[in-house]
Amino acid sequence: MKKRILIIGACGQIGTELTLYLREKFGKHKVIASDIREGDKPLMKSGPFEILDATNYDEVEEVVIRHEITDVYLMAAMLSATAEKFPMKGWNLNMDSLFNVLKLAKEKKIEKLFWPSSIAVFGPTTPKNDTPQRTVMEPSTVYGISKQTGERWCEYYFNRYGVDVRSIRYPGLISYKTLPGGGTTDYAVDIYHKALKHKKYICFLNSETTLPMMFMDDAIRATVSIMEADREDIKVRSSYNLSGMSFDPEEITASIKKHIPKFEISYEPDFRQPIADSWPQSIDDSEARKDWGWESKISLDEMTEIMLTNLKDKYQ
Ligand code: AKB
Repeated sequence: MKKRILIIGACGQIGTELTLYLREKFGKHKVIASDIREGDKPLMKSGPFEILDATNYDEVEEVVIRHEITDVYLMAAMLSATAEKFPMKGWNLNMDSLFNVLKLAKEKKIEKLFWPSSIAVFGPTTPKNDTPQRTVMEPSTVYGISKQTGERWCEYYFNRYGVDVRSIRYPGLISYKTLPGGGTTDYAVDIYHKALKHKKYICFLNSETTLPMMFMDDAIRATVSIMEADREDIKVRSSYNLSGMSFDPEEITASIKKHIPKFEISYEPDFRQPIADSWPQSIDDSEARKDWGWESKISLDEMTEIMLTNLKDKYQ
């Protein structure tokens, strides 16, 4: 098999775990990790790494040609909260990096491309519960606008040039291996760290903010299975809805209290509250289930147990 994979943004929250997973699956020399700076030790020691600026076409092309890359996973992005602080930086990073890899695919320098979208493509006028695959999309954040625009371009490049681009709309992602950076759903990772360290957490969203979330193992499984699915099975070339679980801060607190009864949460909502309020509470992912056999496996309580067990080991 001639497959050779490049992960752009390999040192981030998803990129780190995706790189390790793909190296395990296909062999470490078949998976090239890259990012604008070096990542943590386990990632750096696990196989080949290139310093790469995703917004620089020449750099990306050079690495793709030199390593004879067939599949690219573009995981570099500025997330919702940070992009509200640096709108043009967020827009430029999210769009330029996508156009670079779409161009490589259009020119047949790579065969297949994964690009992550997000529940942020939806906005305040979208139906909040069981949000359908196709519905009103009026995102109110820079990040959401960049993801919605990116989806339109992905579909356009597929229809116009036959580019094999595949995408999913990630919900908030939770893992113990790597910290997220600059998202609105990040509280759901931080809460586990603070529960173990201080038995207290001050939440930047209010108690009733229900959001779609997913444990990282499920997200990595989804990412690799859409990329490994047969080309004809991928019917949606913008991006697929994907659902794991939905909870609000009270519900995750109740789940943590089963292990740490003294844990307490308090609330100080900040600028991220209106972002969260503009997003869906739950997602209908029936098209992903039907087209490429997606199924989520990990529930809130299972995730809590995995998070607390692994983080406890880390802190000890
Ligand atoms: C964020 O909060 O910005 C991300 C996302 C939902 O895409 N985690």
